[in-house]
Amino acid sequence: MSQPGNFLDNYEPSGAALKIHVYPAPILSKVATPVTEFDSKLEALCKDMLYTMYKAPGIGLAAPQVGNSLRIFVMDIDYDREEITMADGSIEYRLSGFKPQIFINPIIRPIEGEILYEEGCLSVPGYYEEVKRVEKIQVEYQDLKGNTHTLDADGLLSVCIQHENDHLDGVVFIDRLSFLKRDLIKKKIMKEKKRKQL
Ligand code: QAP
Ligand code: CO
Repeated sequence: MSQPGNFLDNYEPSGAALKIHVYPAPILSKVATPVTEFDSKLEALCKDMLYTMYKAPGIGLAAPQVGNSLRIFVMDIDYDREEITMADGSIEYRLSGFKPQIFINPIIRPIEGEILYEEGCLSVPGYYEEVKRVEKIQVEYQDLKGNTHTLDADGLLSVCIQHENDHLDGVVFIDRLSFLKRDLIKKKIMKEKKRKQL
């Protein structure tokens, strides 16, 4: 899982905070392109994606969400997050126990079962809804060096991999809700967007 000889060993967040595109940004609906160059530019992008994810804080982030239509996502489903209320009442987080994972050109094979999980998304801030996914999956993916790995996943890891993989196919979790729920959320988002423009 960990890829020896790169920045993921003894990881501490560093890099640049990238701009997260928010629904209905067109890039979120595009099918992303496979990675073909396993170079230092790819490593820098993944590093910045992880930094952006932890800063949010979130548990998964796909390249299209930060404006790169490439088949990459980063994930960490169980780092520790201590909430700190500042003197002015704002909230900050002290993070530790990082276990960053990078998935490049992932291929998902459904294995079995169904799971309902309440999902959120950094590109749909403030909205959380239950989505039905396959419970057990197998994912084949490449690491930063281009080496191929296979991982069996269930529970939250499986849900998160499927959620992030959807982003690579131009699908956002609200696209998987009933049209009634999806339309309600879309309308609220558009209303909120207009309110902010005033
Ligand atoms: C995808 O999502 C996911 O609305 C990752 O205000 C989430 O990290 C897969 C976040 C849940 C499975 C289950 C969302 C942060 C983070 C928000 C995230 C927000 C702040 C979402
Ligand atoms: Co998402």
